[in-house]
This record gives sequence, structure tokens and C-alpha cells, in this order.
Amino acid sequence: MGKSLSNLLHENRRFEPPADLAANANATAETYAVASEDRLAFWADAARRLDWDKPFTEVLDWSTPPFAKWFADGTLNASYNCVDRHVEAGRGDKVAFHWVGEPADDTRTLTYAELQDEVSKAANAIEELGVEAGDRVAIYMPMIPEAVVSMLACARIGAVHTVVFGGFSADALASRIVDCGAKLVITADGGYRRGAPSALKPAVDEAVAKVEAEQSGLVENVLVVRRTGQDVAWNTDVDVWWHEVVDESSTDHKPKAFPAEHPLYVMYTSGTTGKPKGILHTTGGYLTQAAWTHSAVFDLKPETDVYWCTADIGWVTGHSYIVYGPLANGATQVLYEGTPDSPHKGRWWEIIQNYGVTIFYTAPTAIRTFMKWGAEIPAEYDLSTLRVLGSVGEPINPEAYVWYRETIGGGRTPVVDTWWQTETGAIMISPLPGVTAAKPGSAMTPIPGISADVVNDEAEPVPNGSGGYLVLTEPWPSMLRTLWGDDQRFIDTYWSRFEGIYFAGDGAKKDEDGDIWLLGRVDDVMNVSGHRLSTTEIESALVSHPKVAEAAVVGAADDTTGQAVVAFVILRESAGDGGEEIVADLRAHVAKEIGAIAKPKSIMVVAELPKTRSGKIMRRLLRDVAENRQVGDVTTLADSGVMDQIKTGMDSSS
Ligand code: 6R9
Repeated sequence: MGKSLSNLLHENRRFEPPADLAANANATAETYAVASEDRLAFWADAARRLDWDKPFTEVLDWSTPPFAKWFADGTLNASYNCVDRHVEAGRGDKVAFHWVGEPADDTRTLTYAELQDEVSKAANAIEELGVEAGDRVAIYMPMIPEAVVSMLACARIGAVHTVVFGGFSADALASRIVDCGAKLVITADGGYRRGAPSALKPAVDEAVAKVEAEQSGLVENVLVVRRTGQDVAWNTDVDVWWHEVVDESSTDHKPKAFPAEHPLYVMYTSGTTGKPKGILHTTGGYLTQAAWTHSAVFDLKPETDVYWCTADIGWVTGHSYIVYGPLANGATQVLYEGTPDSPHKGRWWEIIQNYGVTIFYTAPTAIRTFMKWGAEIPAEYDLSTLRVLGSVGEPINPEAYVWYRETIGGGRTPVVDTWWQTETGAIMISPLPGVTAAKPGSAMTPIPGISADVVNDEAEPVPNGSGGYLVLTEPWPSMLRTLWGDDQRFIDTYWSRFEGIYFAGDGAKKDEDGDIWLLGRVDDVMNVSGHRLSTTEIESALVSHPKVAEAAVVGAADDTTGQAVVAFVILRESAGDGGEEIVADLRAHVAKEIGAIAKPKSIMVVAELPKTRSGKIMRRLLRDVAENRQVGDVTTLADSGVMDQIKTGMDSSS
């Protein structure tokens, strides 16, 4: 971190907003002034962009912190706001999604009117399956329109969805189903991945069997979309085909209004201890901030823009910036099923060219991969329609930022580096494309209506030019309301480090101008390709392998993925020296326990792990080894010789 900090200190490039964008921008310098004048009135105005069945009279109830209520006496329906109201306003023929499947030529266009029909049918079908307001529904799907339709159908009937990333394992799916008590699972036979069908249903079958053993009768049905046509095992007591129940249902479905604080979804994310945290988002405040930020930060002009966010709907970015924000704003979007390199490495640029994408939102890890592949690939395509580029998921290094702006944005487009979290629900710190003279690598300042700061260990704001912890000092509309079923962990995790303010878990620095630079996590959470992974979770997975006695996992800086998972393991005596296959074995084991994204990039078999006298593993030292650095202070180690042994082992293995 020390090294990157000094690099950042020397970054003094600035990119002014393009004059034409600034002249017509949705958010202006005036917006900041209005919001700082009266923060709550500002958010109340933003909330009035939505259609309320019963208008709210109270904006924020912060009488029992950290449990916030926003717009609590108002009622609304999220699905109505994302779909029906656009149709009722005469925009039914407007395209909601240009869906692009992975097999080239497999495309589908959905207008808002068609989306309304699909969502209504799905809502009728899942009600028919016995799902009621407040019930939980797990969604485990590829990037197909039915995934979005399923989420909106749940919202429409007041059911709480929990989308589990399709790359997660059966075990991960099972633990999430149990934790939130989902009675319905919506999935597909499979999806396409790099040109071949990739099965999903077997993982669901395995997960449901596991759940059944733990809590019999919890999962009542599995609703299955036929996407690839591959063979699936079928349990007639539980499994139902989407095309048999949804396609047969009526397109009439009246959305019911729910209180603003009605739960909308639970999204699981890695925490510092093994068990994932179920982040709870509710309806009115969440939708308000998702919609407002999508309009302001991307300068969305719904009539003319074509917006594309490359996230998977299994992550919060897909929730807020594919489903809820853009649809509430009536945007026209691209939705893509596949990977950037299939069938060729220019696929994304080809899609931008074909659909005339104007606003593009992706992650630094993707940008760094494209840099590696070379500028000649995007150069083959016409990207001149692009006018705003966004980045999210991890710090974007200045080189990647400038490459993105120049090579993809033709040097014309502002790049908005948007900092936020699953917990914050929506963008919190970001430049505004029509206002900010952005610095490459900095998320700049809190957006209007948001209060953030960087503080030291005593919770005192640090002066400009210094670093510390990023905190949020006032409640915000899309904040998490609690952790599903665990109020105490909610308080402990976010509100206990500093009295009365939200601790984000990120290190940050204020530069001489007071602009904010994010420096990565300060806890034991890694960020691999923009995905949050917990060291503890991967360590638990490794230790669950019969040959492993102990494991320590660290995130090591990686040029492409931001951080890479590096594991150090001690084998059980009975495993002997483990042999050649052990590393492959363990990687496969982690993939099975958690998912392929958690697979360690490298695994070192060691005799000892560095520990303090109280038995705490000193991951800091292992990180030094993994990043090929001089090993830091070892004086608190119980056995100071351990690091020499590990380093010797590392040198002889590389
Ligand atoms: C939206 C999302 C949240 C963590 C967050 C931080 C990192 C996200 C960032 C960024 C620097 C940015 N992060 N955006 N770091 N600059 N623009 O990614 O949510 O998966 O919960 O991750 O990601 O460390 O705390 P989530």
C-alpha cells in the first residue's frame, strides 16, 4: 500500500467535463449546493421521482440508530416503478433490454410493455406456487432476461429475493437458502459460458438435497427456465418448468403497494468471519438512491441513451445498476450473457458498436485485462457513440483510468470512478460527469446528499494530505437496514468501530484538495476482480479438506485482478508430503466449497505458519512473502524462525 500511496501523490492530471455535457447535465454544481443546504429535503425531492401510492410525510426516522427508516409512512411498489409506470406514460414500445446471448445471433429485445407482460406472468405464477409477501425466494440464474423478470416478479408481490451468483457452488447456495429461509428457488437448466452450455440445475439439486437434510420441507419448489436444453434430473414433487407455469399465466397482475420499509432483497457478501452476511435492503429509500444516482452519475437521458452495465445480476452492481436504478429511470439497456473473450476478444466492443451504447459501466479488472490484450482490439470497432464511462468494484489505478478514457472513450468521455458497497446499496462517492474535473484514480467527493470522511483511530477527521479509514457520517436512503436475522452483527460490524458513524472497512486518503482516494480493504476481506472474498471463508474451505491441518490465506497485489488469492497450508501428517497433485486437489476443493472465483492462484505447502504469541496468524507477513517484499517486523512472532523457513521454501519452489 505504501508504494501505491506515493504513486498517487504524484498524480496531478485533471480531466475537465466536456462543455456540451456540462451544459445539459442532469446534475450540476447547483445540485451540490441544494443538497448541502437541506440534505433531507434534497432526498425527499429525489424520492418524488418515484410513483408513490401513498405519499410519505416523514423523510428520515433516525430515532433508534443505527436502524434507519426512510419515507416510512409512504407506500409504493418497486416493480410498478420499474415497469408499469413507463407503459402507462406511453413509453411501452421503448426498448428496456437489448439482450445479447452468448452464442452469437442469440438475441432478444424486450420493450417495457413486453417486460410488463413477462413480469406479470411470473408474478402470477409464483403466487400460484404459494409465494406471499414477505416470503424469500432464491434466484440462481445465468444472465438471461428471466433473471431480471424473476427479481421484478418477487418485488411485485412483496417477496424478498436473494440472488446467488451463478458461479457459486451448491454449498454456497445451500447455506444462503437456509440462512434466509427461501421457499422457492428460481434457476435454469444452464447458461452459456465460452461457447458451451454450462449446467446450473445439478448444483441446485445438490443444494436442495443439502437444505432438505438440514431443514426438511423448507424449499417447496424449484422453478426452472429452459435455456440450454441440456438434460436435467427432475423431481416431480418440487421441480416445475418455467415455460409450463409462467408462459401459461395471465399477463394481468395488479401490483400491490407496500410500505417504504418493506424488505426488497437480501444480498449475501463476504465478511471478516466465515459466515457470509445477508445485507438487507428495503424498498423506498433504496429505489430512490439507486434511481437518482443512476441519473446523476451517468447523466442518463432515457430518450437517447443506450446504457450497458457489464456486471452480473448476482452482485449488487447488477441489482442497483441493471435492474432497479436504470429501470426506474426508464433506460434502454444492453444485457449480455457471456464473457468478454467469447467468441473473440473484441466481443464487448462489437456489442457497443452494434447497439450504439452511449454509457458503459464496468470494473477495473476488466479494463486491465483489455489493456493486456492490447489497444488494437478495441481500435477495430466504432466506439464513437460512448459519452460516459464508469468504473466500480475496486480502486482503478491511474494507468488503467487513462487507458480507459483514451482507448475506449476516445479521449472525449468523462470516467466516473464510483465508490460504493453492497451495504451502501448505491453510489456514494463519485465524480459527476458534468461538474467534476476528475483526477485519474480518485473517486473524488461524496455525491450530493452524502456525507463521508476519512478519520484516524480516534474517529477524528484527518487533515488533507493524510490517510485513515473511510466512514459515512450521516444515514443515507439506500443504506442497509440490518443483516438478515442478526441485528447484533450489524451493529458490531459497521457501527462499533467508531461511535455513531458507519465504518466502511476501506482505507482512504484525502489529497491536498480534500479529494478522496480509496486504498483497499483494511479488514481480512480480499477484492479479487471486484468480487469480495473473505480470507476466513477460504481458509475454512481449505481446512475442511482431509489432508489440510491449517491454512492461511492472503490477498496479494495482482496486475490484472487487483488482488489474487494466495494460500499457505500445513498438511496433516497422514498426507505425507502431499505429492504433486495436492495443489490441484485443493484448488478444486475450494472451487467446490465456495466457487471457482475463490480458487487460490497459488498454494504453498509450509511446515509452520507465522503466529503471534496469542496464536493469531500474521497475514501481514505472508502478504509480504506473496508480494515478494522484504518481510516486515517479525518481533511479535512466537517463533521468529518461521518466516525464514517459509521464504526458503518459496524461493526453491519458484
Ligand atoms: C459495488 C461493490 C465493496 C468494496 C468496497 C471497496 C471496493 C468498490 C470501489 C472500490 C475503490 C471504487 N470498491 N468500488 N474501491 N474504488 N470505485 O463493488 O460492492 O462487492 O460490496 O464491494 O469494493 O473496497 O468496500 P461490493
